Amino acid sequence: MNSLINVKTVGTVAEGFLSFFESNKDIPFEIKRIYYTYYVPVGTKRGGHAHRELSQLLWCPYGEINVILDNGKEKKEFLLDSPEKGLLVGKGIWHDMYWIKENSVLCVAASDYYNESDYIRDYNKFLKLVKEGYWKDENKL
Ligand code: T46
Repeated sequence: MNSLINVKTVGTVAEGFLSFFESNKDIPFEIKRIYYTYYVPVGTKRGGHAHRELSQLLWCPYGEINVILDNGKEKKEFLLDSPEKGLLVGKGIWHDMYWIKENSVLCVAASDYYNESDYIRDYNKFLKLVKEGYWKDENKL
């Protein structure tokens, strides 16, 4: 979790490319929901939350999006600038996404249905949970 993966890709420069991943094979969870974010103005920051239990794969089929992951102890930065890059984000990771290039699209495959009570949107509350060991050491970066 919390690392970049190379999304399996087939194709040629002449005919174009096709990338794919499968639940429980290429990513370590069952996919229950897909969503995507688009028409986001360059310079916008989204995210600003962590999930209690959700695991996700983020990928950017077009454009450039910078993602900062933070487990309350350290931070890491990942640039999604290729349709072949996927970023696995597990539970207990505060994430911020920055739109770098016009018309960038962020796609997400998630391990569960939408549930607002899974979100922690207050950074101090997040840090408190980290200190209390809410995720034990399951949110390593
Ligand atoms: C995440 C990052 C990567 C729904 O009603 N259903 C959904 O499936 C989703 C994802 C969102 N919403 C609602 C909840 C909010 O009222 O859409 C609104 C915008 O959501 P939010 O401000 O959380 O959007 P982002 O772009 O900051 O975060 C999203 C996901 O919500 C989040 O889980 O990890 O993308």
